Amino acid sequence: MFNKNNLKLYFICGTQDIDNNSTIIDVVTEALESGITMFQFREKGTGALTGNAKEDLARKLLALCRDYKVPFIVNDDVDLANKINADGIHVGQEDMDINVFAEQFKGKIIGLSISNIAEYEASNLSHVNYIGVGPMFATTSKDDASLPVGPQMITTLRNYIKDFPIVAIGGINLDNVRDIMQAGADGISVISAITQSGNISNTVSQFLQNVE
Ligand code: TZP
Ligand code: MG
Repeated sequence: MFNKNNLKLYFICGTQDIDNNSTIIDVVTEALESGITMFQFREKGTGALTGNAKEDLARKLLALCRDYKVPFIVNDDVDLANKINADGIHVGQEDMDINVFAEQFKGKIIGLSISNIAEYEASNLSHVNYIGVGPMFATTSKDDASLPVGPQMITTLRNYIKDFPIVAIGGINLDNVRDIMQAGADGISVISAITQSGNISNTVSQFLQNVE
């Protein structure tokens, strides 16, 4: 089910990332139509939906992703991911011990955020399918983002981790995507480069040309 090609252009968003003049359904539909390779529902921060509203939206987005055969990943919320039968879950260092839910999550995609070598060394990757490394550059999409680590961190981790799937995150745009790929990433994950794009189809095509 998971293949590292899924990491090439990994789009992440939640309602908090969408401007008032658009809807998350429209943005995700256009991104899927344009060729994103994986999607993460990250409903988080000021104004984020909770409870039934969050679950209803997740189910709609999951159905959309299924139409396009694109894996649907839930950020952090293991209960929601299980309840709606998502394709996977992405967790941060602080979120949860992966071994606790890996059992109930068999056959699903598990992603883990790693920012530095110390976190890598402290992480058990036996149940993990890919790691998200960042923030590469400064970002305004995550309130509690740590300091940028730069593309060099990909190269450094690559030496430890060999061909384990790595996706880069944080401040990635069309001007710096080449540097990220040259550093050894299998792909990029972006929020604002797509949600803030005036032409999502064009932006996605240009990203895709740079991650091959
Ligand atoms: N984790 C590290 S940086 C980040 C997350 C969720 C935000 C990435 O958003 P953007 O807009 O692509 O910088
Ligand atoms: Mg987290």
